[in-house]
Amino acid sequence: MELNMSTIKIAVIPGDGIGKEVIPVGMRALEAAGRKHGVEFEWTEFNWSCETYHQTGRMMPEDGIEQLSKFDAIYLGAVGFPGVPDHISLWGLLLPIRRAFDQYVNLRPVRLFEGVPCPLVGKQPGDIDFYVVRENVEGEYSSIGGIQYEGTEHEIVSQQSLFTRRGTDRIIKYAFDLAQSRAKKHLSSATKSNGIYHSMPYWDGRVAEIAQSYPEVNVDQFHIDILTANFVRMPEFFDVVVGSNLFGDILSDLGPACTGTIAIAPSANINPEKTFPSMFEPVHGSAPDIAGQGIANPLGTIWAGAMMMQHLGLPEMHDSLMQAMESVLREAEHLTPDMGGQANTLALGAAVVAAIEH
Ligand code: GGG
Repeated sequence: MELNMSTIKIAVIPGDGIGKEVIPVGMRALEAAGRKHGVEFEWTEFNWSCETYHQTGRMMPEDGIEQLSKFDAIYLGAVGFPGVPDHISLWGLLLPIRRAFDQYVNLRPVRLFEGVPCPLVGKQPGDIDFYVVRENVEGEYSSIGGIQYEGTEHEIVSQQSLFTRRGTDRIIKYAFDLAQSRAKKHLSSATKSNGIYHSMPYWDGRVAEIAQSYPEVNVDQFHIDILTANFVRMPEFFDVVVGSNLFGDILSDLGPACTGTIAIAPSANINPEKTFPSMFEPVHGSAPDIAGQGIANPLGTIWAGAMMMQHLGLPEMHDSLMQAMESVLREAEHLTPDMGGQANTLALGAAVVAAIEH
């Protein structure tokens, strides 16, 4: 994938619900940072969504992956629409993209910002600052299994997880590399090897073996149940947390909830080798309960845009977006209701753009 530094080609998939409200705000923030740093965007929008599934029976066309392969990156809002089964919403778009482009790292930072009310008593900005590294293409997110004797009292459902040596090792190594690059050099591994008989002892064994190549990194492991409790009890303990697809997904909603709002959190679906486009989205979903009200928090989407810039080798763009976000939060005059304020999506987005231009 060759990147023409001055014009970046982005595939935009706003998706459903509040995805359609936050993505345009993210685009405006990226354009503002681009004006400052001489970077232009060529946006190509795709109306692929659960709503499209309702109308056509498909979330994206048959050649959707081929179409996306021509872009430098993908900017996604959210998927999910009342009436469309949840497994369709993921398997019709999000998961095929992650898999086709081997976006095996799902990197989700968790940070407490000055200005955002924290639900955990006594925690200050700086106390919570860690990464969840989630395996993104295998594990428990699997379509292997089936149903037999359907509709009878003998109904049997099986669902199989898949942990390959290659897939397990590469995500654990990515997490170790990240931990090694950070000041605390601390890696925590999420497991459940007391209850899950095969895959989790295997995971633990791979962590232990790979740890030998990273003598500077302090490693521990927690069963997922106590790990979730510890996120709430002592979030300052964590630095980099690595987990399987399901465990990482759960932890990366809980982490930002501990910092005041899940809506601020970004999710980078990364193909580290840059052979294929990576995809950047907010952690949150389509939130049908507030869709159409114009009150969704766009900061998860803006932060995801900043991560996209970092991934594309434009750290000054990343820093401009992050500094603007931090200053708007610190002022606390344009907070959306999820952060205790009364501003709407557009007002918060405009405040970020103004801070970039300042
Ligand atoms: N922001 C994308 C979105 O709609 N996420 C909702 C969701 O359920 N994601 C599941 C996942 O990340 O695996």
